[in-house]
Amino acid sequence: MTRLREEDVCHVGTMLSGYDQHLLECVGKGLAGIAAHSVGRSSAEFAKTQTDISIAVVPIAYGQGIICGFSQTVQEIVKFLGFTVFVTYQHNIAGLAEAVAKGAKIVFMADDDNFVAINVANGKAVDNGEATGRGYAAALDLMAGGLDGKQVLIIGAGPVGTGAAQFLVGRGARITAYDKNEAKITILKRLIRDLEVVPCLKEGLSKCKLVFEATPAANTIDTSHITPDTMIAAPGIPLGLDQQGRLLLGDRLIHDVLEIGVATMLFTVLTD
Ligand code: 2YG
Repeated sequence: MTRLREEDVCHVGTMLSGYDQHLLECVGKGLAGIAAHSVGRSSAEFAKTQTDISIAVVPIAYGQGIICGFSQTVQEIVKFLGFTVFVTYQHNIAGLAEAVAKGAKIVFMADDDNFVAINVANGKAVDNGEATGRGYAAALDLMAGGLDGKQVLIIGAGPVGTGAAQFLVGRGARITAYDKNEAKITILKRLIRDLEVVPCLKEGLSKCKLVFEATPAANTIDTSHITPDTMIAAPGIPLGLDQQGRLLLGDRLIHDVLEIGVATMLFTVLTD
């Protein structure tokens, strides 16, 4: 799992409006619409909850410590979605106690290994990996105009790729998967009945025009495999494409470092 750096997150908040507009052009819905789609709802259904709940982000200093700007960026994404949100003054357990004492219904916190959102009112919890996978799969579904009967290549069978696979299958997609780690493919096979596995990326990319890239590697997708029909949802950090690949894809590429994942986490724990 990739650890974000300050430079990865420091501009996210100032670019949210532009990114929301970009998503609207790419998939026909903005950040809220994609997150709502990932839980089978419309963004209007969340509008009424915006006013009556408070959300907290708790900085966690354990392990490798705090990432400067991380909590503030989560706060900005949640605020952009129309919710009341604060970052606790205190860190760690004291911060969690502060959040609850101040009446927060949802708490976001991340240590070196887990990034979760917890609904303290009903105990519902969600992990960023699964939520990011599902949110990006929802974006791909919208970008492709539906996935029923369509072939999707998933590169990377970790928590993000697995979260995506379950949503994609639910939308009628046929999944082809590639991961250099056989054990991860074995686990995914247990989840996805008729999963097709390819021995190499080249074969997968030549067969599938809808691609989901969820690896921590750069340049996993060679530009030579990009055609006018190719659409890529790429939550993997760093982006698995070079600059030429980005330019070739234009509005047929979805990639960010936190936005879709955080929005999907929020709407997931708000959904009964
Ligand atoms: O509270 C803090 O500032 C730090 N304890 C946050 C540490 C986050 C570490 N995890 C990551 O950087 C990523 N796995 C977060 C999710 C990336 C997008 N999928």
